[in-house]
Amino acid sequence: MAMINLNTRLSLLLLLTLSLLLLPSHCYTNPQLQEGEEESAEEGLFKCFVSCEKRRENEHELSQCEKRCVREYQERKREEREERGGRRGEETVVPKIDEPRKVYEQCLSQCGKTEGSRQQFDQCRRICERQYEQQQQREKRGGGEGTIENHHRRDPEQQYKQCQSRCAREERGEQRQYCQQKCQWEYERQKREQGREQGGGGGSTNPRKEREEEEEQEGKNPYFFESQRFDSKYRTEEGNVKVLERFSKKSELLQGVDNYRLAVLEANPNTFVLPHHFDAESVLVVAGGKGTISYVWQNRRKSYNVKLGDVMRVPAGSIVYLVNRDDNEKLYVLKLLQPVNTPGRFKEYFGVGGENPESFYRTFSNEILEAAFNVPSDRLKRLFGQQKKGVIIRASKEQIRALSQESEESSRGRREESWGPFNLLEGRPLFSNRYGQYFEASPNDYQQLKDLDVSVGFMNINKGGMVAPYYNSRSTKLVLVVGGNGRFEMACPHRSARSKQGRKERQGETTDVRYQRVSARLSIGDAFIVPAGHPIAMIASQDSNLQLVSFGIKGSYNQKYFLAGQDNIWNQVESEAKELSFKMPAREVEEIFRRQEQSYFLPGPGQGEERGKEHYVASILDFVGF
Ligand SMILES: [Cu+2]
Repeated sequence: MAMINLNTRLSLLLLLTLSLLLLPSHCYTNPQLQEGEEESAEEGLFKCFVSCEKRRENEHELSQCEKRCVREYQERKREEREERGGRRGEETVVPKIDEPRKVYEQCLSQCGKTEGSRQQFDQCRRICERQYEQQQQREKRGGGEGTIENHHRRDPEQQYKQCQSRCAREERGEQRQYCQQKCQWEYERQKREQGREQGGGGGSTNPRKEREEEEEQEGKNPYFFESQRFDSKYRTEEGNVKVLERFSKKSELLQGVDNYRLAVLEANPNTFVLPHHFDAESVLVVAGGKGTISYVWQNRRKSYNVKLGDVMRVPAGSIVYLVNRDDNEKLYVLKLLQPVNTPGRFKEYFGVGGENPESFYRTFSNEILEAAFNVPSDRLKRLFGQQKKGVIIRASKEQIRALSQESEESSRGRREESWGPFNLLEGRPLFSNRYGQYFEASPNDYQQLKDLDVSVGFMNINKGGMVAPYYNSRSTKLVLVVGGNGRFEMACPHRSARSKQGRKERQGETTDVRYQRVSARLSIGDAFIVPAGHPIAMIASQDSNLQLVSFGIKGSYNQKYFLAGQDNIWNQVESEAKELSFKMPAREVEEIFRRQEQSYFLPGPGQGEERGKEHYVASILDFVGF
């Protein structure tokens, strides 16, 4: 299972967003930088970010602080530009936003004119898209950069090497480190872009439309969250905890799940996560590595050795702490949190600790503490003043052995009274064939999930495959991509109601039922929401298995209703009803609905070679007119 590698992706992506703001970086040739200048705007921005990080009280303040940095940076850039313009007597060129767009469209129409196969056309389109992106970036950078850099733009390895040697040549000390860091960010960004280009399965036949869809996914798709939307709550040298922004912040269509939050913990090998409690109920899923999770609930400590696929319930208010007991692998734990105080908001409480994480004991006055512990306050001051290394810290082998020694293993857990962890992947899959598998733990079967009414699912779609369009009867799924690349398409009546029907109503037309396709490319670390009732299809890329972990809200008695494939919901409907509905002879309707021989998981678009042989023959026969 490739449920790994949330690591660099997740940790770098937050920084990545920042690094995008940093273009033009002085790591790349920056003509605006004068020799002997004290501090460039970029350095200023970096220092500003660092100081925000140090001063941070909470997510909100951090983002405010960072916004301030960006404003200052922009201000300075403007000054620099003006100064330069004045000095050289040049007009400052303000790029027009729609310029690259025009070029892109021209390029596309050129592709259309060239004769060739679909593949060649797709290739041509990709070149246009690349140019489009480059041009946009060039414009962002204020234009006028050397072409060599752009020439090598699509060879990330080479560019990374060049960038590194530029840093070594031109920078010293801390600045060199920062420069190298930026090379790394840029490299990661490019790799990611390449992944996106290659991923995503077969394309639509209308490239411009596809482009628009991608724009849609960046901006307006209310159900999709790129991995950058996870905010780093804690970051230490040994790992981090990231929390996805509140759902209602993104769209009011997500209000129904606003009291749930998604989080991801990532811990280095041989580390310890300090004991804490949440004002939230939580369900944990281990997405990689080997850990020991302990919690104290109702005055009893329970410790479990956990591995990939283990699901564990931690009741609100339990003291919980973790160990990554592996020597090499990182530990990844996905969390669904349901706050119990304020809807959609939760906090962590650290009792043990010191300065960082700050122990809440320190908040109490000395006299209270002295009385409570019956210990003089100077000793207490020492106790609560030592820990400074943060929430996730290194532990020795002996300590780890001691912490994991007396732990239980996860069980099958089915219908047991036990609240211990169970393994999702050791049970029988709910649906399975050679194109994919789906495992689910439902609150109907697992005591631990009952009161939260949450189900946990794991879906693997083999490369080139797809899951047949389906919908969930009553459960809304919060989905995390834990492996591979791919995409989804979903039909949403709500989006359409806004954009199209609103206009129609104004024009005095009747309002019909209309849907809008919401789609997004998926890669590791991304999250998306599948509301109940919404038909959705998910497609793995050609070169990687798409792996998804989902938390199902209102999980009990949920049904997945498949809309295509042998086992589909229309089999249950009389042919007369179909005849009436489609206004087509029943025989023809049935023939179409029965054509797909697979159920649940199917060969994806453009998978001719990988289809069942009969299928391939059938399509050739179709082609020659049988
Ligand atoms: Cu909708």
